[in-house]
Amino acid sequence: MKTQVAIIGAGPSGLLLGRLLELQGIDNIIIEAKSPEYVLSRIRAGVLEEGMQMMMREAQVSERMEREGHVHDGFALSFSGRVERIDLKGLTGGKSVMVYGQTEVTKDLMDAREKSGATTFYEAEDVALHDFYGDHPTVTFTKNGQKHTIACEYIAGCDGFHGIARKSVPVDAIKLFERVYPFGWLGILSRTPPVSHELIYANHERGFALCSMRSDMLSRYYVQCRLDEKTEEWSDERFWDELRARLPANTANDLVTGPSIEKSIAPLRSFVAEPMQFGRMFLVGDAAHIVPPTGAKGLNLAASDVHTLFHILRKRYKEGRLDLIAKYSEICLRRIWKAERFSWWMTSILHKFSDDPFNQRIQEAELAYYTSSDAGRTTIAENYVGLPYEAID
Ligand code: RFL
Ligand code: PHB
Repeated sequence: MKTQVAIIGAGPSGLLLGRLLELQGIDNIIIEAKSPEYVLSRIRAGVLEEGMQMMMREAQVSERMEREGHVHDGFALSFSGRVERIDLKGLTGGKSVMVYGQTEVTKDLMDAREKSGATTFYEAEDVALHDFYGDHPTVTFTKNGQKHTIACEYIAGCDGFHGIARKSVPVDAIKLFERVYPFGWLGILSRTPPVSHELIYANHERGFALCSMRSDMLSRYYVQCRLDEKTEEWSDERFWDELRARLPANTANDLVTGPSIEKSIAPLRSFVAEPMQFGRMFLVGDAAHIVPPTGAKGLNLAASDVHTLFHILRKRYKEGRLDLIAKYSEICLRRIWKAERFSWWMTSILHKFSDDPFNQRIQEAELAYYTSSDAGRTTIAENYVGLPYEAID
């Protein structure tokens, strides 16, 4: 088999890149380790920046997002028993975010790919990348016991944090930066109306909490938990009690509870791999970087990598511009490190790191300071809606 771009992974990065390339007539094959059902069962991100929305439009898969997504012009920070709204729209000259689940983004992209007939191999085993430092890279894998080889011109490693692409690079060619946080997020999904029409991020002496949503009748809530805890230790009742305890009294009173339809624990991590290009292989999205979810940046950063790589490959194929290939890492990393910083900062001011009451007071003072100053609120808002994409020229 032969293609122009072999894409490893059918998460949002791989599917979005594949779709954009396909619309430009650039041939690509996606190789994914799991089944489509498994990929769609992972409940993850919920907040899309305008850049990501624009990419969905460019990929001609935005119809359902425009209909079912909810535009959010602000969100709330709760601390010291009070609530401060960050007016995203007012503070950024009209920008907002959209609440539309990653599951839906993935489904829309999968449906479009299926309709177009572009090739995707799901449930591929033993995926391996070869010869990407030379001019003739290949990807091999096994499916239903049969070995396949794809000869390609470029490889996009869109296979997430645990994928094979980053691990295929010689250790001395890559530098890894990492911070692992000493806590996780316990998340539940429930068929209940959201407690607030905007997201609430809560700092509390018992630990962080987040009220989010997927639709008018589907809520997503998180509480900070210990890393050694198991979901079985968290009955729905215990979860709701803990969430209530961490919210301001009015909000806690309004909370509508119900049975959870999904419950999972996610560890929190900051991680960056440098560089992100190795000969004819590129790392994209979670394969190259992880942010703690506190800034709602993971999926959006994946989208900005896709934007950069897509335009570089488009110019490579349509205009013969070979010079841009070597610029991929530096363009992506400039934006990535800023999002890493914001996500780390949001995590540091909102979570409980120790029992030391001094830390709690410092966090409360920092939140009070930022939310009381125009400059402070603006810096939160402009990072939350997403920093601009760099033009590729
Ligand atoms: P993904 O989604 O992990 O997809 C990678 C795909 O590659 C496949 N794969 C392989 N395929 C072939 N061969 C191999 N050897 C392979 N190994 C793996 C996997 O099966 C998978 O299908 O990476 P991608 O596409 O880069 O997308 C990244 C996003 O999924 C991630 O950044 C976000 O979900 C992060 N995130 C959030 N991001 C936001 O922008 N806003 C949010 O509100 C937000 N909330 C969150 C989040 C992530 C969370 N968790 C669970 C980590 C909330 C949570 C709780
Ligand atoms: C979510 O709805 O899953 C969500 C929203 C905002 C975040 C993280 C997760 O910062």
